[in-house]
Amino acid sequence: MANFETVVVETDLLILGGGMAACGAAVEAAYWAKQNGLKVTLVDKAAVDRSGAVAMGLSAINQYVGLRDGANTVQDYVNYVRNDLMGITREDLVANIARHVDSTVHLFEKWGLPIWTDENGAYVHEGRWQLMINGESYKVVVAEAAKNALLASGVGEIFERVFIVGPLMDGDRCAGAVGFSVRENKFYTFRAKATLVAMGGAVHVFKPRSSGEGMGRAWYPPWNSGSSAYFTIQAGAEMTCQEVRFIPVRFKDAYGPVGAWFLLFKSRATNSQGGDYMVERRPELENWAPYGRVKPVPANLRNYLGMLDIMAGKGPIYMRTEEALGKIADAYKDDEKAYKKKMRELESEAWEDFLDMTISQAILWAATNLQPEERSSEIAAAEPYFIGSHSGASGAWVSGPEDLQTPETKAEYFWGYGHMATVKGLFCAGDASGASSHKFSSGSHAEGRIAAKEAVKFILDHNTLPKTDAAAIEALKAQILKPLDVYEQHKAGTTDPEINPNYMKPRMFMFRLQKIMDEYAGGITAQFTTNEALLKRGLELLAFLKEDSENLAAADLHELMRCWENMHRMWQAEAHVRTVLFREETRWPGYYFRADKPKMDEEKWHVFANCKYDPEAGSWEMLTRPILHVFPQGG
Ligand code: SFD
Ligand code: AMP
Repeated sequence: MANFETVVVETDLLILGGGMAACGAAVEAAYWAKQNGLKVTLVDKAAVDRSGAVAMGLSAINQYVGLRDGANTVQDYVNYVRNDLMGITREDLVANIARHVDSTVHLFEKWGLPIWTDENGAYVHEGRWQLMINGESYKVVVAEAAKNALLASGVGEIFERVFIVGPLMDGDRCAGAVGFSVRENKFYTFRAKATLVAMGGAVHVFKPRSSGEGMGRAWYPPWNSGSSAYFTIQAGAEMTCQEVRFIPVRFKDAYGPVGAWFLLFKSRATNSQGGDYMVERRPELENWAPYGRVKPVPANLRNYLGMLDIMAGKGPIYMRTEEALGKIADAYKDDEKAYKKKMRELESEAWEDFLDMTISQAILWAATNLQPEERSSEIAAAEPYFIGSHSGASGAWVSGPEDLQTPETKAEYFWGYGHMATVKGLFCAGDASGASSHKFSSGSHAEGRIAAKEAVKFILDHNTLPKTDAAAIEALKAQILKPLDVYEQHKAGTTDPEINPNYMKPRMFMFRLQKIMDEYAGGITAQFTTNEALLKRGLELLAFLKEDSENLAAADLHELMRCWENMHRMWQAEAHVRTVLFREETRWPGYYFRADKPKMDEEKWHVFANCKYDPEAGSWEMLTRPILHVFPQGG
């Protein structure tokens, strides 16, 4: 076996990840740890300052309820999320995040994040729930607060560039995690009383639109590779909404987000013949009632109407940037100077929107001489992503807060500690926790804070370090480092290390996974359409892929990380295919279409489709859980 030092770290609370949820968890945990004499350890595969989805920054905070202004109620937000997810959502979780998210946003502002304000000092809204920010340093600001909280208070420690592979278990309790450094030959064993998973969502499980020279460009970050899902699945936690992948409509080829264009600039999107699919295809929405009738139209249905135009040969679809900016500036048309000034202001806002969060989109505009005030840009449905914090919902099935439960929901949604998975001592937040979409960057941070506080409660009630088995850890170490050994053993067998009959490099492995998912589970080339026969065949091919994963090879630590990223993706893929197969209806056209079950079945499938892997038996269990309302009018 490769020569690796084993480092053992013992702690009270282990926070996995260094993104929005993890930084929220760090701030909250540091406070409670200090009160109670506890230690907190945070582990990130990258550098917290620029890790995760917010690495490049963001130009908006997408969840702000505005409770202090009386703008909205928590229930308004719950209604919005429930409708957007076609009825499938945990109201208790969404409400818990919604009632705390504003305070997180106020903290961001206190820490130095510039939030746009108008002449009266009020926040500038992009839409009802979204605030505009100067967000190129968003992650740095949030990371600084987390680092200060952990390090300055002396309660914490941070490990950067340590890749977490999977859980350590003590029977039915999570006992910590194992991983390795991506810079030094070190294998890490983290032993903890409670573990908080916040390692983001999963990208590149499906074949992306950007392949070949464009490979690596994606809307969500390619370095979020399903580690949260793998961790919770392998710990034996019940998972939820694994079928709910998110397909965002984005500016084509560089994935610039559309929110600012639709909401702030009030742009239309039209097809090549000038038709507006949101108007022309409105009757289609009746087929998806009652959700098709709500405002705003659910994200998947907005996608779907555009896709119908594409499938009818009316593409490309264009974001009418020139029309939108022109319309806003029109109010100044009688004063040439004021008009020019307004146009310059709009132009810089348009560029800043991308320079703040998707720099590649601004580069593509520059490279193709595109001036948004003069010419439209193509938009398209991207590839599927697994992201429980945006408009998808996949993640672990977690306990809700006690005070929001009704007697009926309490039996189903509450088991002692908020945001704890069905495994003792295992907490989840952000993309890692399911059925509570639309938390975005701010809600993920808020959920991290909530989950950390609950985890501290758990630690105080279970104040012993779970047992770990030295032999089991050695076996895990050998399994995790095996790709390095496979490479060493066989590398001399061919002249090109990429091609070898005895092993597979992670890049090839990923392409194979993406091909299976694309063709059988409804990816871009299948126009997001699948059926039972395709899914079953996909599962067969995934089983072969899993067998072949034994032959993964890594030439160095970087490739070892790539191997495990792809293992993580593969498990996320399997949970997805099994759940799409299990839910015998089409509920989210625009995200996926089951051609053999082309309609929504409210009677049978107005439920959560959950799954659970038994690591001992190596088998999956599929189950449903009821949708119950915590707000009186529900439904
Ligand atoms: O415009 C391991 N998001 C948006 N949110 C907003 O509030 N406003 C926006 O404007 C948003 N938009 C947007 C967004 C994301 C992206 C990429 C773009 C645009 C281009 C969504 C939010 O960013 C998202 O909801 C949150 O960041 C989710 O938070 P969290 O904590 O669940 O995930 P993370 O921040 O990505 O952090 C993950 C961390 O885990 C680490 N990690 N560490 C150790 N071992 C492993 N194996 C690990 N695997 C991962 C990562 O390094 C990272 O620290 S818009 O499109 O809507
Ligand atoms: P996006 O840039 O697509 O990620 O969207 C940012 C935010 O705006 C999210 O909260 C979206 O749900 C919302 N959003 C985007 N487009 C629309 C639209 N056409 N109507 C309503 N909300 C939208």
